[in-house]
Amino acid sequence: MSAAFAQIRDKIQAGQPLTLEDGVALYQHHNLMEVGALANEVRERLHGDRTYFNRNLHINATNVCEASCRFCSFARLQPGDKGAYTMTLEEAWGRLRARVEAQDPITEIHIVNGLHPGLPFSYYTDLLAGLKKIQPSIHLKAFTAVEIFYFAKKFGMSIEAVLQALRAAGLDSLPGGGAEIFAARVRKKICDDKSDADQWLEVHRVAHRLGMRSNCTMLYGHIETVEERVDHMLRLRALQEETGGFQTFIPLAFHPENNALMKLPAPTGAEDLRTYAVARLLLHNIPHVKAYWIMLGVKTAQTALWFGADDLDGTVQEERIYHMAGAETPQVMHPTEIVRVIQNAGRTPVERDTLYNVVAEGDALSLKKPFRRDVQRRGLEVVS
Ligand code: V47
Repeated sequence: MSAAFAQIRDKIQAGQPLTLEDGVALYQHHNLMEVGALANEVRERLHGDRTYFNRNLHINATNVCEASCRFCSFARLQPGDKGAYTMTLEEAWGRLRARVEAQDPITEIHIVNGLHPGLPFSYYTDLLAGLKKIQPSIHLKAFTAVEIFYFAKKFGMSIEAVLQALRAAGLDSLPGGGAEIFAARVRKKICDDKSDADQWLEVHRVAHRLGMRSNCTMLYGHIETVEERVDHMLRLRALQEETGGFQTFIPLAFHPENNALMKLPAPTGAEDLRTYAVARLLLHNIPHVKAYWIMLGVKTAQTALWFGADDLDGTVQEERIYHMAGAETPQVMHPTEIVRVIQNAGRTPVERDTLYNVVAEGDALSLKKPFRRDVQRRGLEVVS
């Protein structure tokens, strides 16, 4: 074990925050398993074996987007472009209605859209209000900080006024997308026509001040350096020190298909696991680290549960952003399967709601109603 690593281990064991140099040293430390084991110590100190998931649905209501992020495979510039779509409100509401009618309940809808130049603000407020009308208990985690900032500029409102109006319509919390890498050098090259780091952080600051919770992300494995990754995480940690409003950090591995950066190789499994571990060690004040199975792949996500992650996200259903960028994961995972994946990794599954209140654990997790197609795939009998 190197002297630098031993020093970091001592700091972690004494509960001291790590520095930028420590973060870089963790990326450079040759023994991945040592970094992982240290992250696992922190993960188990915070959560034991508990591993969270929820029942959720993703709605990407439009992929029309004024911004041209070079890593994005989902966006289309104009409404008439090949593959461009915008859901009618009825279509978007219908997604939830179908779940309610199928008695396949969810607790959260995750909504992320393109920056559509032609939609009125009422499209977004009506979208939220209509969903709440169908299922008043649903938690709406909607619109990245980039979208909120865009609304403020486009509709001539303050960030606070946008958040208050969306909240009055049913918004409950913000997802963590749009953060990418905060370093100006990188943003200039991959996403120079949307909100910058300070604007992204300011939206979350205001949301936290209004009492809302949010998540945060980092898009890694493209043109950024290790120092820029660590700097990104430390900026999130500094805002968390100020507000305490972040719940979960989600490292997002770059997917290189069908976008302007497609010549770059995707990050390897070792890079993924190391990034999870470094995140858990640097972000001592953010309670959860999520291994988003759609993006990581189920097998790496399962392994990440031993490298600092304590959450797998949820059932998801019909994710588009990663599938258009080459993800080979299924578009939905039944809770029965999520529980199996977690238990098989030697962890304890806990169904949560968006705010990490426990929905079911232990015997209450017995899942009586698998999807019919899930059952057919396994050659089991349908139990009604
Ligand atoms: O902001 C886009 C990223 C994000 C690609 O808050 C890409 O619980 C990799 O933020 N390769 C959207 N990444 C997804 C997101 C998210 C996902 C799950 C849970 C939560 C949460 C948030 O996906 C975007 C961008 O950073 N992204 N294209 C790509 N080709």
